[in-house]
Amino acid sequence: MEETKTAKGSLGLQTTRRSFLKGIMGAGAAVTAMSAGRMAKADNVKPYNFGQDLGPDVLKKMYNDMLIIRWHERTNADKRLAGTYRGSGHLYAGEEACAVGCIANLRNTGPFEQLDYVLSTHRDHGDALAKGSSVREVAAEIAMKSTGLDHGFGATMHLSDRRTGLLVSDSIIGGSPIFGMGVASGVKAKGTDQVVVAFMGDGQWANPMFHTGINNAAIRDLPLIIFITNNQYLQYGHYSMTTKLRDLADSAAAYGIPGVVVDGMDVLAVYDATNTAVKRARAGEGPTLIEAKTYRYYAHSGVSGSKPGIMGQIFGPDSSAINAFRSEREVRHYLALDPIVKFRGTLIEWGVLDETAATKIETDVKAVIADAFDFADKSPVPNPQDALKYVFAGPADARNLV
Ligand SMILES: Cc1ncc(C[n+]2csc(CCOP(=O)(O)OP(=O)(O)O)c2C)c(N)n1
Ligand SMILES: [Mg+2]
Repeated sequence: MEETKTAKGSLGLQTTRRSFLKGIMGAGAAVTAMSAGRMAKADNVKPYNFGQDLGPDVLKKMYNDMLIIRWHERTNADKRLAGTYRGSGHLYAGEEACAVGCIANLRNTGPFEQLDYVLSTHRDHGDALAKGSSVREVAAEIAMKSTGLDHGFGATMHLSDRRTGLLVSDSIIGGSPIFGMGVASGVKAKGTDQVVVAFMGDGQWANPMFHTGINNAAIRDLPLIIFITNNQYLQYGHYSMTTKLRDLADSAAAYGIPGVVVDGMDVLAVYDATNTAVKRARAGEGPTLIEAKTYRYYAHSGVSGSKPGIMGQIFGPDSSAINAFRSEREVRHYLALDPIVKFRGTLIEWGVLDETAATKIETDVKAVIADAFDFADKSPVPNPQDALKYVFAGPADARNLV
């Protein structure tokens, strides 16, 4: 039966509802065909691959690693609030998909000369744990204990681990792109197929060193991935105060290399984007700039905004994660996009985990972290006489570094 309701067509003509819908559908088909045509031409754009090459064990490990990072720092924050931890730090909660999704593509075990290298920043414990550093040694280093990754002399902002290829974490904004370019130069000079990832915040984009580093990497086709963890703020200013660009990745065009924007709250999207960049770097085709859009749940540093016992969505939302420069609505918006909750849901949806298996991973992670902080608590502080022991490398050590 003919539908008799009428709707106003775009040309102002009265049409029947059925013919109106037909018109809309026809226009939709034309738009789809046009976009398909456009996509077919953009041969450097890869569709979202959903980590198709990842088996269940790797996916479960990625989920485990995200939880390790979050619970490690939740425990750090709880103990700091209780006054029972020597360490400090810049909280990373909300950004776990960036470290885990990226580093899952890298060589993180094996001889030093074959590892892929990572450089990190003042917000480094996520990168260190994703790279595979001992959770005990990270807890001990942040507490400046002699059993820590750097024997207690590096502390929270200078984590490094030769065993995993975490070369340095540098708290100077602008350091990562320069060090990354230097290390990638070393790799290229040696002629291996190693890849270097320089993690940095959006604040580093605003430093001239960023542009020097990326341009030098580009003109020499270095095996470097410039990974911007864009949590949108550099301390207390929004990144839009430092640039007219909405997407920092657009700046890659100025240096003639690919620039990719990726959802930094989606571990599989980060995995896919990095996978393409790693293949390009290993093949000697040069650097890629990846900008992962993400959010940090808490204040820039310290534990303000965090509350004992709860953290983010996976362990219960924390309504006190608001502060003067970020609105409650903004924080709640990103809490609702929690990367761990999202990935957990995906793994259950895919049948990789069920509720029981997911809960078991979460319980096991908490036990591992409790043990790590117990280890840190019981460890001795460094011996002041050792202060210069790890500062200078002998010539033989220096030769082996890169
Ligand atoms: C050269 C330099 N200037 C200023 C600082 C002080 N500072 C520490 S962290 C930070 C903001 C960094 O923002 P971003 O790079 O986006 O990293 P995020 O803290 O958001 O992870 C600043 C300005 C610094 N460490 N180094
Ligand atoms: Mg930032």
